[in-house]
Formats: sequence, structure tokens, C-alpha cells
Amino acid sequence: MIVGYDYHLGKGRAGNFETLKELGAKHNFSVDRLDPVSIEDAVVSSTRIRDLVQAGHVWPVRPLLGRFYQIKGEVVHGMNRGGRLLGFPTANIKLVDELFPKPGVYAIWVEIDNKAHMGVANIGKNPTFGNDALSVEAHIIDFEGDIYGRDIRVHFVQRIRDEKKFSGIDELKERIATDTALGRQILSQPEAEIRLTKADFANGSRND
Ligand code: RBF
Ligand code: MG
Repeated sequence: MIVGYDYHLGKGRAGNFETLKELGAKHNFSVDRLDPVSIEDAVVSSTRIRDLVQAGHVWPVRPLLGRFYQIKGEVVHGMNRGGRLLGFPTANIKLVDELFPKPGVYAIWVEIDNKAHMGVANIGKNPTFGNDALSVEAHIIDFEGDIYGRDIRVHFVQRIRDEKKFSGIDELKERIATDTALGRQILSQPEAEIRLTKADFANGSRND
């Protein structure tokens, strides 16, 4: 068994690494402990990563995770407004109990069938239309196809802006076109490249 540097166990975190070692000696398993890892002068921890994600700082999270922050979900039917009304169809992702970044617009990679597509995501309540429900939706750039009911994975690369209430559909459309252009630009940078390899699978960076 391998545990982290701050591992505890039992009621009130009463047990520690030594306790586990004793248990290992008794029940015949070996126990090892990893040292803390620091990046940018601070220890890498799940709390630090969650705080950054919830603040929308998805780009600085990458070195801590060794990959982009990602969520996975089923594509469900939304308001059916994106394509028809705005000319920017979006894949609405069914929300499960998963941490997602602060509402706003993001440059993303959308993984479908092990292939990465450029995209822009909006997380929010679509105030232009006075919705109540929070949605996570992805406009997948240069993509056509029916993906309802399929699982896709969204890798968050960089935050672009806050969500806002526009005075009308044309203003919103124009802004989404700008977001899409920015998304392309961001994702074309060599630093924003994504690798979807079997190795990612093997090293446990995928949580499915
Ligand atoms: N809706 C808003 O009300 N305000 C926004 O700032 C906003 N930004 C968006 C940015 C992008 C890149 C995308 C794809 C959608 C955005 N939307 C925004 C959501 C839009 O209202 C929604 O896609 C349609 O209403 C269809 O559900
Ligand atoms: Mg949609």
C-alpha cells in the first residue's frame, strides 16, 4: 500500500503512517509513503486544485494535475436554441455530481471517440434568455454530427470571459463568434496541445 505524506486513518484521523505499518506487519502487506510534491512553492493537494478550478483558473491547474481539468458527461437535449436561433449549436452536458469551473466561457478540447476537437464552452444560466437552470454546454468547432446520448469529455484549457446578459440575440451571436475565434487561437498554440494517448489511460489520469 502506498499512501501520501499526510495520510491518516480511523476515527478523528487518530491513526497515521506508523499505525498502517503495524497493520501491514500483522496482515502481511507492505507500506510505503510518498513525499509531498511542490509546484510554484506550494504543496500540490486536491484542495488547492479544487479551489483553482472553482475560481476559473483552469490554465494554472494543468501543471498540478499533469493534464487539463476535465469532466465527462452524456450529451442531452437542451433548449434547442443554439443551432436554430444562434447558428452555434451546443452539446449540453448532463450534470452529475462533479466539480466544474466557475461560470463563464472557456476554450476547451472536446473528446469524442478518442479524438480531440476544438471547442468553446459556456457554463452558466444564459441570462440573455432568463433561464434558471445552470448548464454546461460546448460548441464544437467544425463539427457536425448527432452525438445525443453519447458521452463526451471536456478538457478545460483557458478561461475567456464571464457570462453576461446581452441586449439581444445579435449581440450574443457576435460575441460567440469572437469567442470561437479566440478559442481557435488559444487551442492552436503549441502550449495548449493535448495528447490523447493510451499512456494517459495507463497512468491513471483518466477516472473512468
Ligand atoms: N448565453 C448568455 O446568456 N450569455 C453569454 O455570455 C453566453 N455566452 C456563450 C458563449 C459561448 C461560447 C456559447 C457556446 C454559448 C454562450 N451562451 C451565452 C449560451 C447561449 O445562450 C446558449 O448556447 C443558447 O441559449 C442555447 O442553449
Ligand atoms: Mg445546446
